[in-house]
Amino acid sequence: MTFGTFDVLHVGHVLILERARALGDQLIVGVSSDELNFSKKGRRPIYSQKDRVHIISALRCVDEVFIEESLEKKGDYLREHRASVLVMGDDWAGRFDEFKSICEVVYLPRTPSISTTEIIEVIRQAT
Ligand code: C2G
Repeated sequence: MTFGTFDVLHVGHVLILERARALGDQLIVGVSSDELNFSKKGRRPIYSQKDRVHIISALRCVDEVFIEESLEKKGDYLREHRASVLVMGDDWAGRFDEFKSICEVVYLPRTPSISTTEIIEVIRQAT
């Protein structure tokens, strides 16, 4: 299982999903709700949660998608879905170690030089 906003999907997102899928036989993705994203990042995502769920569900490496409503519910989500591995990018390194009692927790290196924030900035400057 993995979690994220996946706003303005880019290759860094696809690569982490593909690498997560390779660690198991099914990949379940918790997509942050618009409200959760606002509370984490102080801005609304460019793409609505409905569209972000649609896009992530369409990827070949993804088996199931649900909306992540709250960071505090992560343990419940892992238990409900009987996750065997929690995979996150290493920008979250150490932050989810408390779930090691529920499942394996793996932090994968982020793809360098690409982020939604940077893409938004490039588009903003071009307009
Ligand atoms: N990512 C990556 N390489 C990048 C950018 C992102 O590997 N260049 C990874 C992040 O590390 C994360 C996933 O892609 O594991 C999704 O990134 P975001 O959409 O930025 O996710 P975030 O808002 O950090 O949400 O409960 C945790 C949160 O929901 C994570």
